[in-house]
Amino acid sequence: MDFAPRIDVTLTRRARAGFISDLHLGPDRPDIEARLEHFLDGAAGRLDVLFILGDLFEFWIGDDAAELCGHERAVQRLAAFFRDTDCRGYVMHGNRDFLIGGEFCRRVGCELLADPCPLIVDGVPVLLTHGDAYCTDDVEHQRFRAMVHDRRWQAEFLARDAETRLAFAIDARSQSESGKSRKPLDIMDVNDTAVEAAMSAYGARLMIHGHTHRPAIHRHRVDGAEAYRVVLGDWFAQENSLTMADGMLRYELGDEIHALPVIGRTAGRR
Ligand code: LP5
Ligand code: MN
Repeated sequence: MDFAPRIDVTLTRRARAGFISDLHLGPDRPDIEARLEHFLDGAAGRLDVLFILGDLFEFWIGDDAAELCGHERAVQRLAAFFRDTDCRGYVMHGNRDFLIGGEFCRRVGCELLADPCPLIVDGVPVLLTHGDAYCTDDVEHQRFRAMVHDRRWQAEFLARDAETRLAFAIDARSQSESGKSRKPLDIMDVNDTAVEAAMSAYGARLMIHGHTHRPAIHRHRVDGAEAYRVVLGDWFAQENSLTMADGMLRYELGDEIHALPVIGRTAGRR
């Protein structure tokens, strides 16, 4: 990585923020690209800031290979959105697109976030993360994650030609799929202790993450206090987004709309 990610973001409670993750955009899924188009059309003028919390793409093998991997249209659409609106954009790496780099951010007009990244809303920290770092029971995944986050590994991988990188990515995807079919479901979820330790370390009582494709709102206890973990869903069958404004999170899950105070204690249903 040739540039440093942001280590935190500060917003006022009035800022209108959107959170999305796990679109898994790729040339085989024009339906997801159409959902993104629809989402961005609706977000124009309605969001002051958009957080993309990882796995925007099915995979990303380097900023120079967007065309080869069929990502060019999506990149251009996102770039047009951030150019033509007042919405600020932040993108976090996922376990599929951890090679998103400076050139992507420059083209799209967004900033890269560290994982995890505290979002400070009127002084209150909300912990943003892709989520796979907290799947600590999935030892194989943590080994893979440590390998591909190593700067030397990344430099060596990016030095290969794009076709070779694409072949590696396709192979890694098929190994991942066959590995997942053998793993028990619970190890492919976040570990509660790891999540609570991270929230405690950042003084956060709210975490927002994706990765697991299990959209939900979970309750935790962190340092004796009530805490919440909001899980974003994928976009395979429908759009999935969370919004925050006036100190409240609003999350549509199935046919229920949940409202959760960012600065406060209890969750309620509308
Ligand atoms: O992504 P998903 O949801 O299917 O599963 C994840 C974890 N898998 C991964 C691996 C990625 O899917 C691989 C694609 C990334 C491509 C990026 C660019 C190119 C990199 C090239 C790498 C050499 O993150 C999966 C979790 C699951 O979430 C649930 O949390 O269980 O974790 C694994 O499956 C871990 C495996 O051990 C990963 C095995 C990948 C093999 C890598 C090395 C071989 C490379 C090819 C050699 C010819
Ligand atoms: Mn993921």
